[in-house]
Amino acid sequence: MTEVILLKLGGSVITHKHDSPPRLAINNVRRIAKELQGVSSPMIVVLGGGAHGHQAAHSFGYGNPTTPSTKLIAGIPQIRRNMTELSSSIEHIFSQNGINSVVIPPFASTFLNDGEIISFSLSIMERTIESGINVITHGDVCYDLQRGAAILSGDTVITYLAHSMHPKRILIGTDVDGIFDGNPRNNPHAKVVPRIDSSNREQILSQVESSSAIDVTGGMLKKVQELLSIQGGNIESIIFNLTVPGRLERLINGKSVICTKVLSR
Ligand code: IP8
Repeated sequence: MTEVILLKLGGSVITHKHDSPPRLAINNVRRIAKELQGVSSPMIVVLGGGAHGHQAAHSFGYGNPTTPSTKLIAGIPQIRRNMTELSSSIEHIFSQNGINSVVIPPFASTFLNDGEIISFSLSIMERTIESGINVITHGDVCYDLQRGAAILSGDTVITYLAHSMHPKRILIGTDVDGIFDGNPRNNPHAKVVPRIDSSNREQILSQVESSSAIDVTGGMLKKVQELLSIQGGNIESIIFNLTVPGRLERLINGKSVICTKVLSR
């Protein structure tokens, strides 16, 4: 299997997360596509839900453990419609920039049980990569054996693919420089933690706050927990600021940028 780059495009970078109705952050997406133009390795690009996924999920009661399964299931078409719109807009912009890709949505081949993946089909993704076509996938709504339906976060997809596909690089693009040792919004002394591993993970996890915009999948804390849990051990993921032009391209080229490296246990 060809070695892939696994890249998460955070929902707060590719959409206007606080805008309703949801809106693509088109300038960011165009710039990201330009930064990816020179990439020679195959890519699996995983989109976060952003405004498209999280607002619809929130309005149907996802994220609230008391929501009945009938209401969750009633939300499937709207969430799917939004995620299809988001992913196909990105596929279109990639194609305008010479990046061939297809969208493979998790909904069509994934079952969850209490929010955890119990089946996820890799074969079409593998075949697509072997054919020389990049894959776009995303956080999605999926059937869930216990809850009726649940949100599969893009970070969980990244973790699952990191374990199964042995990627050569895992890049997690967000709207902040990395994981901070305090809240940078109210603590001017907060600094980016360059590396999270077994020596500091408990201390750092106790300081990480969840995201402020509507986010039914748990924000930054859940993200770090997911990355620390990638099975196989010693797998490095890089959390970086995708809103700053040039950082993605530098990382793709193996250059350093301000970021947090997370090493799985
Ligand atoms: O933004 C959530 O994915 P995430 C996907 O990566 C939906 O947590 C549909 C809300």
